[in-house]
Amino acid sequence: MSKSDDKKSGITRRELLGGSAKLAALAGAGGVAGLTGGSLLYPPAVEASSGEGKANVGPGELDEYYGFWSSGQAGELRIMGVPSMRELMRVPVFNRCSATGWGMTNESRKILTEGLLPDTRKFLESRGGVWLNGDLHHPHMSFTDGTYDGRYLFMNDKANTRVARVRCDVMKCDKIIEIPNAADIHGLRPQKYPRTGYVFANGEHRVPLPNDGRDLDDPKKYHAIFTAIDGDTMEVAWQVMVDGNLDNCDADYQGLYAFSTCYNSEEGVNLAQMTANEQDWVVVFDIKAIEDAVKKGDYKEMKGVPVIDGRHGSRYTRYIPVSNSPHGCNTAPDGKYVVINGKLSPTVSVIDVRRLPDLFKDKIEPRDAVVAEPELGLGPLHTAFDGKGNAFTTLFLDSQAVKWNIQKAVDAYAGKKVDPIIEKIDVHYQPGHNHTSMGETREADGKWLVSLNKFSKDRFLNAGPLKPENDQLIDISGKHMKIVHDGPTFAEPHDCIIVRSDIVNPRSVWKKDDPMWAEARAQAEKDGVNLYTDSKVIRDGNKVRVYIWSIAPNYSMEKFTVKQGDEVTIYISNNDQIDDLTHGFTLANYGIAMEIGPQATSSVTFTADRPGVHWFYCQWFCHALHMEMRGRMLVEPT
Ligand code: K7E
Ligand code: CUA
Repeated sequence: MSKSDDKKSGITRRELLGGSAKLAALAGAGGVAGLTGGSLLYPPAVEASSGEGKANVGPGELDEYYGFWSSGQAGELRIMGVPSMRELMRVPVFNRCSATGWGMTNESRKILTEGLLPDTRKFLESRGGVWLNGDLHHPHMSFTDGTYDGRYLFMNDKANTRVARVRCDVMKCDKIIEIPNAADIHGLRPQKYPRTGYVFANGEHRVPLPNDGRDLDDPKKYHAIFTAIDGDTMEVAWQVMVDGNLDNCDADYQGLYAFSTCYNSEEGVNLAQMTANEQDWVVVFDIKAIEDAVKKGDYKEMKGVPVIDGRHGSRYTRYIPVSNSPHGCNTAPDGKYVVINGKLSPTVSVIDVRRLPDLFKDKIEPRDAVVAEPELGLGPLHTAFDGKGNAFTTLFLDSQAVKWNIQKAVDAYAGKKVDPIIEKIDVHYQPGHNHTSMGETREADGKWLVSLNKFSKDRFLNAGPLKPENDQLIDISGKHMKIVHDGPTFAEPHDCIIVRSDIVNPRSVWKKDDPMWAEARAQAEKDGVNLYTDSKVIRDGNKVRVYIWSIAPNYSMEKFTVKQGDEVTIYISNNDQIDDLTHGFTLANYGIAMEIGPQATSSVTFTADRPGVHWFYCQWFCHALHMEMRGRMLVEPT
């Protein structure tokens, strides 16, 4: 924080830090109700408690917003309640999950493998068939007409170049695809208008195409690829080869353009090379022109996908120079501005989308699309909006959130004597992404801001050398920003979205004809088995299919017998129709566990190569006699 900023707020960074620390202590004491006379002596804490009161969602009370949080290298999606910041659910996506059997069940393995490219599938053959890790940075909901529509959530895997979709009706992942030609998907955003439509995904790292060893240490032959995925079919619609690399992206509110930041226009392969230039750029993609190119055949087909040449000089792209190494890319809810966050530069660059038609007609220079470039502080990474013309930018190096006015920034750039900065507050510490309630939609409501801070250091009881991150909730509805909650989170919530709860309406009980277990249903039909009423063991050579259903606290079969070496498939159907009555199936010492939701079917296939008595039991607490919900698999030795 500069001296002038200190003067502006009338308070030093140190004092501000102290005040917030007291607030944290307050929250730990159970909020307002937990206040003792002693705590009331601190004026900052008392002032803060009014904001905290709004954030306090009592036992049994429901949150106003769903938060969808990424988990970075943990590979899962997390569902939070906002403003309580309670973690509501974890949805396994790129990770494997011991509780639900994600990565073990046939249903999940189908989703984890069907979208793999042939060479990856081959690579994984001797490695268990599925990836064990993922790096999920950016979860975003599908849009209709510029706002969330509650259909799907889309997310990237930077580690293994994948994009996944989660169905919002059951909050389960139903599609994962590996993106061909690209390397390591980072930035991801859905098309906002007229609907999603496309899901845009940035291949961050540059690699040779094809990347099969014929070219190695020759970076001139490396390329980065921008991908448009059809969000309905989860198939790649088209790709664009660009100059430089690709970091974050966003779409406009008109359905015409997409934007990606590039932090390596130098096309270097080490840090010194990547940061050599004064400027990098934003690539703008002309969606209609690209669609025309695909129709007309102006592309090269690579791995079954049309790849358009969008390098310098292309009709389909424009390169807008901005300061070295920009990072976040955020479209404002007014539909006019896109904020490009400087990272290494203390500025953000504001692009006016209304100037883009002229840019593509070459009537203006690329830099003419930039209409503001306010200096906000050190390390601007991401920006969120309140829908009232203000923006909130994270300052990674300053450990601050800065609130600024977009119009004032535009005016200042045009030469007027106005200061766009409204307020700065300290966050704890080193924020990456931030997000406002409904902030990436045209319905941004200006109530809450979440700052996703990479470090928590002294904010929580020390849990060892590995510290949680710290997600702070900030009330932005009043004149001043107010931190009202610290939320420790495990690795690593890069990004989140905050969605009004009326938009999201998941089911409580599965539908029996859900596509999730369509294959199990088809096999049962072939076997003449009703999944929910028949208990049967069907032998088919050395293949054995075991059909079991359950009603708390019983499996329909107390034992079944197979021979050592049999390939056994077990189908369990949960016949309970009650809210919150999930069963499990854990087969002891076979490394098998699965979740079976009410009215759902789950299945698992394995080789019964360990003879003996193996108990299976329900691992999901379902009944007073849950412990007794078990049975035996008897494996006869050969
Ligand atoms: Cu961490 Cu969105 Cu991957 Cu910025 S990204 S911080
Ligand atoms: Cu069924 Cu526990």
